[in-house]
Amino acid sequence: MSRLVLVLGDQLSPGLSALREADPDSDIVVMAEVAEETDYVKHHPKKIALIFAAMRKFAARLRDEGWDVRYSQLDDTQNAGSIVGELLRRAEETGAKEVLATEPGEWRLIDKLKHAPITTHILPDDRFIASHQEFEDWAEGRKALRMEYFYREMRRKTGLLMDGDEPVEGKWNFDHENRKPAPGEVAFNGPMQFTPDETVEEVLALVESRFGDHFGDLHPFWFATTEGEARRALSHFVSKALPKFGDYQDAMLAENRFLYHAVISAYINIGLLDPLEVCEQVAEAYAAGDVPINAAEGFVRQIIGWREYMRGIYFLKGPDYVTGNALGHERDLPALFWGGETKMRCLAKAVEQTRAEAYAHHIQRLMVTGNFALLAGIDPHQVHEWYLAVYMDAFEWVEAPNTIGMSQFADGGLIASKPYVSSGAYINRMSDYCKGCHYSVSTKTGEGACPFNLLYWHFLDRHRERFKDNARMGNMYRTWDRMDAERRATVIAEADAFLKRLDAGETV
Ligand code: FAD
Ligand code: DLZ
Ligand code: SF4
Repeated sequence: MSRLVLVLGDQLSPGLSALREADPDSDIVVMAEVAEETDYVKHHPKKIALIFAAMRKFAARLRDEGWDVRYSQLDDTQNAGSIVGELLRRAEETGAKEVLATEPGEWRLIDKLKHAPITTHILPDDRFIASHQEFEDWAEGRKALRMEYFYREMRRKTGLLMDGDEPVEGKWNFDHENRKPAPGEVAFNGPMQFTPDETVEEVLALVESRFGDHFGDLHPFWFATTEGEARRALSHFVSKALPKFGDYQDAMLAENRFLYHAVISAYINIGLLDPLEVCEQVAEAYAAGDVPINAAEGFVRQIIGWREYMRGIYFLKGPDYVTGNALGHERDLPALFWGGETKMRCLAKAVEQTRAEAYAHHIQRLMVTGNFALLAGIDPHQVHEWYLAVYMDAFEWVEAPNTIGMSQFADGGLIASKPYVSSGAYINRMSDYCKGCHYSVSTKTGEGACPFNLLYWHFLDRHRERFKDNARMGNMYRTWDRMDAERRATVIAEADAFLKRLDAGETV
C-alpha cells in the first residue's frame, strides 16, 4: 500500500527525513502551493516567488530521481487550498491511507497535521545540529538560557573551528573585533544573482497576478532557486565577502544593502543549503588561511549558535511563545512600516530596502526597525507578524524568537539579558543614515531632535521598575538620574508628543 510523503515549501532538501523513510517505488510525494500558506500573513511577493519556484524545481528533481510526485499549482482548479486538504484529495486519488511528514517549522501547521483525518507520521526534522531533546537537556535546570554556552556545546559537537577540546586560537568568541563602523567603501558587489528561467518567469506571472497587492517589489527577481545555484551563491560569498564579514557585521549603509553579508538565510531555511555544510565550507576557508578567525568564528556562531538556539527556544516554549507581551506594549504598528512616509532616514531606508529586496541584515532588523518598535511601545504581536511577512527568510521557528525574544523583549528576557534599545548615537556610529536625515542625531531635545534620543529615555523611564536592578542597565539609569528634573520632564513631554503624532498618523 503506498503512502503519501509530504514535502513542504521549506523542506526542499534531498535528505529530508520523510523522503529517507519513504520508498520511491511505492510511495507518492505530495507538494502543494496552497492559499492557506500564502495567506496566514501577507508574505512579500519575492518570498512567495522564491518558495514556489524552488518547490517546482525540487518536484522536477524528485521526478527525475524516479519519484511519483503529485504537485498542485496554486491556480489548479482542483486545489483544495490547504496542506491537509491537498493530502486528503491525493489520498482519495491514489488510495493511500497514511502520510509521512517531516515536522513543520510552525506550531500552526504541526497542529493541523496532528489533527488531520488521516494517519500521519510526523518525523523529526533533522536538518539541524541539535535535536529537540538535546536542546531540552541543555536547558534543563539552567536559570538563564544564554546562547553563548549552548554555542560552545555545538562547537564541541560539530568539531567546527576546534583544536581537540579547545577552540582554535584559544577563544570561543571574537565578537569584540566585529563591531567596526560603516566603511567608506565596500569591496563586494553583493550576492550572486541569477537570471529567471522559464519556471521562474511562470511563477513570477502567477505571483504578480495573485499577490500584486502585497507589500514588496516582485521585480527584479534574482534569487537562487535550486541547490546548485544556492551553492554557487555560497561559494561566491565565501571567496569574495567572508574575509570582511566579521569586521563589518554590524555596520549599515544607506546605499549598500548587503555590505559583506551572505544573504543565504532563505536558502538554508527552505532547504537548498545544509547549515552544517555551509559552516564546513567556512571552516575550510579559515583552515586554508583565506579567512581570518574573527570572520570565520563570527559566521559559524550565527549558524550553529544563534540559528540553532532560536529553534531550540521556539520548540521548548510552545505555541504561546508568540503571544508574549512582557512589557505590555499596545500601540498599533504605524504605517511607516508599510512604506508610509517618514522623515526618519534610518527607518525610511530600512523599510525601502525591505520593500525592494525582502531583505535587511541583522542590525537593520534589530537596531533600526526593531529598536524603534520597542522604544515606541508597539504591540509585539503586530511586530512579529510584520517580520514574518516581509522577509524572504521568515519562518516562525526562527522569526518569532528573534522578534518576540531578542528584539522586543516580549518574552520577559528569556533570550536577551537586556533590551536591545539605543538612542540615535548607536545608529550614527554604525551607519551613514544620520547624514542627510531631517532630524539631528546630536540634538537631544527641541526642534529637530532625533526621535530615538527622546524615545530611548521614555522607554527607560516607563520601564524603570522592571529594569532598574538589571546590572547591565545601571549606567543608563545613572545617566538619566543625573540629568536635572526639568530636562527629564522636557524629554518625556517631547517623547509623548512624538508618540501622539505617530498615533494620529502624522508624518514623523
Ligand atoms: P548573515 O549576516 O550573513 O549571517 C549568516 C547566517 O547566519 C544567516 O544566513 C543565518 O542563517 C544565520 N543567522 C544570523 N543571525 C541569526 C539569528 N539571529 N537567528 C538565526 N539565524 C541567524 N533570520 C532568519 O533566518 N529568519 C527570520 O525570520 C529572521 N527574523 C529576524 C527578525 C529580527 C527582529 C531579527 C533581529 C533578526 C532576524 N533574523 C532572522 C536573523 C538575521 O537577521 C538573519 O538571519 C540575517 O539577517 C540573514 O541574512 P544573511 O543571510 O545575509 O545573514
Ligand atoms: C511560506 C510558504 C508559502 C508562502 N507557501 C507555501 C505553499 O504554498 N506550500 C507549502 O508547502 N509551503 C509554503 N510555505 C511554507 C510553509 O508556510 C512552511 O512550511 C510552514 O510555515 C512551516 O515552516
Ligand atoms: Fe535615524 Fe535619528 Fe539618525 Fe535620523 S538622526 S537617521 S532618525 S538615528
